[in-house]
Amino acid sequence: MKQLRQRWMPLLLIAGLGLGAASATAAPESLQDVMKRRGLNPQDLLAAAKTYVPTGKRDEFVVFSSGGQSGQVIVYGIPSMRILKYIGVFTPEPWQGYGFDENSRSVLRQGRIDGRDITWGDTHHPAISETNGEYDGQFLFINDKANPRIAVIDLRDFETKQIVVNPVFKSTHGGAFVTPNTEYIIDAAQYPAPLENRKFHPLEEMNEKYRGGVTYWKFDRKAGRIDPKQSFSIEMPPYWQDLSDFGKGPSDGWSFTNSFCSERYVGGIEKGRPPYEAGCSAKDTDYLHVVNWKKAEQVFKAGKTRKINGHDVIAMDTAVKEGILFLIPEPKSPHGVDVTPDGKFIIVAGKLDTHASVYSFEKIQAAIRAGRFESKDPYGVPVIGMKDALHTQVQLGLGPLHTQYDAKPCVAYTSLYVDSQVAKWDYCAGKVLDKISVHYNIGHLMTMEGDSTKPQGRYLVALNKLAIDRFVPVGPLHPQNHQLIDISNDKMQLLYDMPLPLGEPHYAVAIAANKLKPGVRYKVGTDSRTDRPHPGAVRAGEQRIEKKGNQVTVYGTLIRSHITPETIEVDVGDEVTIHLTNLERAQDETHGFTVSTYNVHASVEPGKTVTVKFKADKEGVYPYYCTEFCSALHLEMMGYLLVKPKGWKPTKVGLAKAHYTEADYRATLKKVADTQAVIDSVVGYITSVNYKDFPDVVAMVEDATDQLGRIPDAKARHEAAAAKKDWEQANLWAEQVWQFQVKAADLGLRAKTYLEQSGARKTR
Ligand code: CUK
Ligand code: CUA
Repeated sequence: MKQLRQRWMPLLLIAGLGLGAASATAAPESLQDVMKRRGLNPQDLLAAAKTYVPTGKRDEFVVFSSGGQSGQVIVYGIPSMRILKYIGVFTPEPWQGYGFDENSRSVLRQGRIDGRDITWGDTHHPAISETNGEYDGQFLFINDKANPRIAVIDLRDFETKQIVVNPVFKSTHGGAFVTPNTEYIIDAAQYPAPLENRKFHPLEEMNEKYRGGVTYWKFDRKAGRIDPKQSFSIEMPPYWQDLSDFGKGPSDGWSFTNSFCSERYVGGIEKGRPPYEAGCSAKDTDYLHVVNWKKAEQVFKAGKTRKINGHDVIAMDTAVKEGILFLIPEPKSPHGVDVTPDGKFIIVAGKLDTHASVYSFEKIQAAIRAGRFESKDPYGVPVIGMKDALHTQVQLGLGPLHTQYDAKPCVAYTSLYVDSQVAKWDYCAGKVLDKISVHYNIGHLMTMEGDSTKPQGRYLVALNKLAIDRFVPVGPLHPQNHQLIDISNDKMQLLYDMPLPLGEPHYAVAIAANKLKPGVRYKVGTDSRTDRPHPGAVRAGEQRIEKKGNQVTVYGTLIRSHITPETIEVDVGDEVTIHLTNLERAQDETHGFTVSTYNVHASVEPGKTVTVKFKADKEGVYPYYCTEFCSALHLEMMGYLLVKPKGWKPTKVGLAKAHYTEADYRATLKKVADTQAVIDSVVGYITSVNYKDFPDVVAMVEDATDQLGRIPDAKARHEAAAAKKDWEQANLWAEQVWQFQVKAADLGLRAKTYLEQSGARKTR
């Protein structure tokens, strides 16, 4: 420190800073000083201490947030609110190569509708797979409201594996939510439309020809994919089905979907009719749809379905006849429907009602068993009386939307959109416990593992729609505001505001971080989008270029800091397919790949094989290179695509020479010897400790050994060239030896740091 000060002193003097100023700022600030300077009160400090995660420490929970209109998933940590990742789902994401390499494009292509690429999504509700009602951290699902689709993300590598298109609806909203063992993922329609594809019916036929419904997507956990053939839908009246939830515990086997605009109102202000917003909220109640999905599954398996667009649909009258579908009035223009962790109650919040309504599953069952219905709706669906199904109603405030649960029994949190508050209340006793203001207009809220049978409590996140006055202004489009709230005490405490600048997240789910066990590398040669061996994968030494007619196929590899092949020669008009395998084993040793101006990009993590494809339709010279700063020689990790014009003949043979001398060669040998000394000392350290107990270090050592193993060949070449006094060749091959050493040393030093920080112990 003193030395540094001495070295910088002349500069400080030149800059006009006297000694006095230098020593005044040199004394470290106390906590009191910082509080005073930044205007912080003790409450702020408490909040900071509750959220701050020091360097080297990790978050307790991981949040998967919908990315709203970005079509992505946002991953962040709690309590730090640090963003960890964006997962490309419905929208191309260049860093991950998502939509720019062939393998991920095949996932996006599954989301085509009517033969059209749809490269955005309006993501609403993520759901984590469950085992026995608890989050198991294996898969994540998320829906697209605008283009009715569901995506499957594998949490072993945080990659999107599948997109399925809803075959009968034109928009979906009530998904994704899972059964307690993730047999099914539910998605409900939103805006009614004819179920048959490309079928026109005028709005005047809303009551007869327009339909809503619910889809039960079958999840094949072993395959890690939705199985559309084992999935089915139930036709429902053209009420605007909204959110859904599955029963659990005593209510397992049932699902609940609410609705609004059960008026089936058709607007048309152009024709002098009052608008949708007036007509769709005229009545005091809408309908909660109660579905016996276990029975529906049997009906589907018995083949009592109608094929619509090739998909199995249980018709409304079948659903009524088989005792699958029931309705219960719910007040007024409801939004959220959330089953309690014990599965005994279903809480519905009406946007235009000040109450939350707590329905009792037991009472609903009693009414169904007794055949006690107050009426039938116009489609013949039996309607259970509200009084016969309600446990209680609690006045919470203006605009209640969504409800989440605490680890403490009977404690729920409901968002109040109009009041911009969170209400904490007791749904067993039916009373409000606490309220906290948020900024502003909260939509969903989320507690830790709050959708599961075992909510973890601790924290709550308010997903606010408006961020007015919370952040430094960035133009008329504000970021979203996720506010972290401490719910571990009787009074809620606001801890942190996080701006989210990637679309409007509707919902988010949080899981204990220690339940996630993502891998750090793939088995060499894996296509990560199919989880299968990639047919274009090669091992070191098997790299090649094949040309058949105008099809050029490159089987290449990537390893620090080298792309094989280094030159790809094609004729203009050739179709070029490049398969690239990352041969690395070391963690985080990702290489990127792009070819200038051909709009391709791949992210190739250790072990992965990725394909890029394009038509070389422009003659010329196009550098390709690695896009991740992967080693000290990353910038050299490149090659040339040469697109030759028709009928081109070589005119000049051989490359320009640089004319190295014997002295250059000797200097390079000296450099090689010095570097070897560094490597020897690092190897000495690593082998003196229990490095084999650290799989990450073992992987690095394997990679380093690979690099060192390639030295003898290069060494033989420089020695042979030197014997012939070809100093040019001798020097270049000696340089190559040094390249291998540098990469090995880089790995060795990283392994050494890792071992020192992980408390490796001496074994000799
Ligand atoms: S919805 Cu947006 S605030 Cu799609 Cu669950 Cu309620
Ligand atoms: Cu590989 Cu840069």
